[in-house]
Amino acid sequence: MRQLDILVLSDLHLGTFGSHAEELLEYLQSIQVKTIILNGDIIDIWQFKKKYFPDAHFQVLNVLIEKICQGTHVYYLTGNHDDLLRRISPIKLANFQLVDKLVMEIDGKKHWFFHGDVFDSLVNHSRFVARLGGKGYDLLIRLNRLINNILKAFGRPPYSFSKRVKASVKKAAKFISDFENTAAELAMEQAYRYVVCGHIHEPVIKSLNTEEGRVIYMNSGDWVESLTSLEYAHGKWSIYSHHDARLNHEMSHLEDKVLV
Ligand SMILES: [Mn+2]
Repeated sequence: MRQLDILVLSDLHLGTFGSHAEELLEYLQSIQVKTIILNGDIIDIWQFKKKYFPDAHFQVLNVLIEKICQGTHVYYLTGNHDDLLRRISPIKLANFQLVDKLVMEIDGKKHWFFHGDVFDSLVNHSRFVARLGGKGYDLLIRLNRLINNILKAFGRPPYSFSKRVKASVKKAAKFISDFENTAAELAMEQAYRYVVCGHIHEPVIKSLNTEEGRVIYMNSGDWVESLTSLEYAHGKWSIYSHHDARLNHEMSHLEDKVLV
């Protein structure tokens, strides 16, 4: 088991078809952690259907409750898909807390955690554009290229679809950078040098320049597409990627076989 000081998870969207609960379970069972920050959209109350809450989704909640019982500090920060919880927050029950935002001092540095949907009114976007993060982005570019290659093979000019795709990709990129910059500026205003969000399903750790100085912006991604988290151990933040971890695992097995 790997030992972590802090684990940040967001956008699990438990209770929806898109949630990769089995992979998350695998991950949660492979780590030991002192503090867990659930940064919003954990249980998807919006899309919640009584008929759909598979065993693996329950197991994720079970593992989290087990960890609370074993002494892990768990902070549940509300998101826009579990915003009903905002009616009852804040709540503190032993080492479990339900809050809307959180300021935590980590190795002497103040970190500001919140889901990020508060920017939805500030940052101009549509749900469609918001979904165009990460893989959707790549896929659209590839699809665009493929279509144009086919058209070219038939001696026809590129389809106008490419322009539309480019416009929406640009919009998506702008939405993401607007979100990140807004978070950084708001953090700077309040003298927080570290800001940690979820919501846009775009995992990253980066340094952003604001007018008043640098801010470290982090996003834990999601367990719908990217299957990522933020981990704090040995005084350092890093992004965990379940896809990469699996690949490494398979590679090491393969190497073992080759060596034998
Ligand atoms: Mn959200």
